[in-house]
Amino acid sequence: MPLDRRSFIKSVAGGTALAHAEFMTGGASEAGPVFLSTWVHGKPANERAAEVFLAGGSLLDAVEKGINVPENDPNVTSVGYGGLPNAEGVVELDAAIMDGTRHRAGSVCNLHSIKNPISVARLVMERTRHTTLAGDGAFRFALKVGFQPEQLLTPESLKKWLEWKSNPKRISYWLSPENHDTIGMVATDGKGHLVSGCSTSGLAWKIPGRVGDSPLVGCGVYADDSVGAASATGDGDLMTNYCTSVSIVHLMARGASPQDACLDLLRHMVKTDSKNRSGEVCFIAINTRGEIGAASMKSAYRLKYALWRDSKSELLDATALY
Ligand code: SD4
Repeated sequence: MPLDRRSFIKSVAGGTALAHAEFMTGGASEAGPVFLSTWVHGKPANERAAEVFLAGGSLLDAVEKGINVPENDPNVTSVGYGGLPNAEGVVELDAAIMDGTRHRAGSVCNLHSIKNPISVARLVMERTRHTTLAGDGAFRFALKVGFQPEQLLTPESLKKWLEWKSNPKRISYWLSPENHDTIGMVATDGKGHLVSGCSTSGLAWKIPGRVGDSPLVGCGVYADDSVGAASATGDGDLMTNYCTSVSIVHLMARGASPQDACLDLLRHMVKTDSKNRSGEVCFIAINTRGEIGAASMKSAYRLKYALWRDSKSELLDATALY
């Protein structure tokens, strides 16, 4: 049953007041690991994550290494190397990872010249007491912990930027139609441990310094081993205002299935502003039992999601609300 507006507000806006007991959604499964990712490139990412996990890596290792796959792929134009740049032709990357056991995240935003922001985000979590590093500070941190600076523009992404720049009717500061491919991944080890990760070059041609939802804890990622994990893809400028991932996890904490939690948040977004019906908004979610959810606001921007479970790797279409 979808929540009405009042109970939604009680469950999400009042989330900080929720008693710990209310976060217990009913125990872990022993069903084995599950990897759930956004978009077509989520499939090779899940497959790599599963490979790392089955070879003895931790769930964090698996999510990080899985997300490295689209980050390293020059043909994925909104993640890592080959991601489309900002309005000034600079590739600025955002990423975050969250460990549901420690309730601890690491993130980077506006990171330039480093191709694997998810790995830098993980080291922010592991090696510092901070949660988020931005811009040049994030870059200098990456160098200190051993990353090499690289040119992230490919001949193809440079060509696209030059074309955009020379078009007098160019769209400014908005998603270009081909740039909808952020990677979000949520995963469980099958024993109740959850991780959420997200990595993106954000909106093509964005205003330099713009930070999307992906690296913000509670927006692009959220994971809590007593409930579930979520991630988001689409228009980050819109979704940030709804703290999407934490909102979904809090809805699950109140008893919603991952699928209903995704749909309830989409409905809530429309209730607060009917224009959100045309928003480019997609969510993925998983609970401690390995049950999953995937939903898009509209069929014109329907999420294709990748699921790895029981050694089966597949691509599926998410439910669209409109
Ligand atoms: C952003 N949410 O930077 C990202 C972009 C994205 O699918 O996910 N596109 O706003």
